[in-house]
Amino acid sequence: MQNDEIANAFDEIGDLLELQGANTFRVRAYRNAARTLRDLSDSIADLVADPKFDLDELPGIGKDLAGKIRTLVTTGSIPQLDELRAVVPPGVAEMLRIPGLGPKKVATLFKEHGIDSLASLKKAALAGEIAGIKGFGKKTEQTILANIDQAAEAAQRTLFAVAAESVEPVIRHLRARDVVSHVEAAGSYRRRLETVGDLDVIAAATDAEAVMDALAAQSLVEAVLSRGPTKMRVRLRTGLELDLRVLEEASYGAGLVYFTGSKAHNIVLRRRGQQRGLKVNEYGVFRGEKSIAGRSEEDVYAALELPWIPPELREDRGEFDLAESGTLPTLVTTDDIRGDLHMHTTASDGTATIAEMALAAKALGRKYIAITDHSKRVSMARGLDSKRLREHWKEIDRVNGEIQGIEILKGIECDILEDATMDLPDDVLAEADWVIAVLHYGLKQPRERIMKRLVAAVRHPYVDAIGHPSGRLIGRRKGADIDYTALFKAAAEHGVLVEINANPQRLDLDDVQAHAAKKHGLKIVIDTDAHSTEGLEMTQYGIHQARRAGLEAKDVANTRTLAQFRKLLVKRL
Ligand code: DGT
Ligand code: CA
Ligand code: CA
Repeated sequence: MQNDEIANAFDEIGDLLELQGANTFRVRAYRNAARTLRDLSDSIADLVADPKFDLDELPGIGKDLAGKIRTLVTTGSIPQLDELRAVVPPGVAEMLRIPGLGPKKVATLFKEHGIDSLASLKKAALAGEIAGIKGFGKKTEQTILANIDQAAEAAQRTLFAVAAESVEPVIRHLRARDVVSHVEAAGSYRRRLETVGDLDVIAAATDAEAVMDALAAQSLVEAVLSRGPTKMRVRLRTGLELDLRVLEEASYGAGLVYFTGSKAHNIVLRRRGQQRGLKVNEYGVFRGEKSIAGRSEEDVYAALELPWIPPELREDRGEFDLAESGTLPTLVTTDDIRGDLHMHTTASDGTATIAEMALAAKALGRKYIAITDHSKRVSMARGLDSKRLREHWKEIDRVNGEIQGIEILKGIECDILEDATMDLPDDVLAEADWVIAVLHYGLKQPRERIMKRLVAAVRHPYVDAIGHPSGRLIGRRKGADIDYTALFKAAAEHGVLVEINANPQRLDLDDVQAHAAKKHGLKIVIDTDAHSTEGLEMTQYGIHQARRAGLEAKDVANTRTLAQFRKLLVKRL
């Protein structure tokens, strides 16, 4: 059993308990446990099997939760979850994805009005029946209608990081078979989209039946949904569906191009073929009956007079012009990253100490980090006031003196309050090495007020960067209504960096906005926002967005040495 399946089970218990009106501490205990488990780099199943390891040594995992983890790993289910599922239909939990519909409201809709799915909710809202329910009103009904389609779509898509845990073991399993000469994940997964609908895997082999038999035997595969001579669709135990296509080696490159997509990119490739009297399909590039390319992706692009285009750029968003003019970017990679400037410790809501975070970052090859715990407004996360922050910074200096090989900057993730002032006084922020300003509260304010706050932060004398600008949580919460052009112009004028938050649920800025930021001449900082040592490994997800945005190493501030990085912080020079 994969860590993610286990984490999902605990998140689901949290959701279902919340819908039943359970005490918030109990709900939070399950959510925290889910986060700990999801962040863990060791396999939980292995830990359960290890007689020398006590699960309740993990942060946030007590005896009770440890017992449930063991039950889940050994029996495949948790009786409590099965009971909760029996009383709360899956569609009810999906309604929580709509902004403004908390567990109380959803429980009312379900228990008193029999609304048990996004579809039945939409029907009721369209019929004007929601506005009349006590505690709802016309405004709630409009919010529901404005967000329901997005919520329905989100319910069907899976976060990239979760999909990775499903597809990577399948790829490894197939790669190890002698009958398979090449195998790779294609589709949206290979293009590194933030969410994927289904998985697509392409294999090269002469014996397609043997490859399909091997997939059917993989332990993650729950059911074979359909099977033909060279293709097969299966459902994985994680709920994701996967398309496998087996091609001959001579067609492998063409198949990989075709099934990597995007559809929009493929359409342009086909048109380029037609202009040259060529036919392009998943088996190759053909002049008449004769195949002129198909073995490798490079062949296929070359036949269309193009250099190979990285999958992350294959969206028909300008990549063909760059390819034609020989100006495709050399996309930034995780190995380019030298610093990580956003992370939490036990001083606020992290699970590790300053030293533990620093040593873990050093082990990942980072040369510098900034510790950025929460400011006081985030009281739920034990945010720091001026006094505690100054003590924390003293401790950071002390640890920095003790640990060699990595520099630790004194930072703060400071809230931009609803009235556009900063959560900490200027004289305190002046003492920081690095200030990230963020919106946490009042995300639903109208655009003018959101922009007033963001621009005030950008103009502030000691704000170095804007962190997770929109505050979105993918598939769960829409971000603030931002005028990105105005934000980027102001940031460029005041020398403020903007973040790509690498947390796979945030990815904020997203690919499109990160591209726009680059166009405005901004430098981007890719940060993990880690709340644990394992969280420091999330950099890759931010890199995916950066690559989709066409960013090179020079566009990313924290690919620099610390000395060079500091030169970008113009307010502190
Ligand atoms: P997803 O699964 O919704 O996250 O997105 P994709 O891009 O993985 O889409 P999917 O799984 O429907 O198909 C995988 C790739 O196969 C897609 O990116 C391009 C290619 N493809 C599928 N259907 C068509 C089609 O009708 N025309 C063309 N040109 N390409 C297609
Ligand atoms: Ca797909
Ligand atoms: Ca597919």
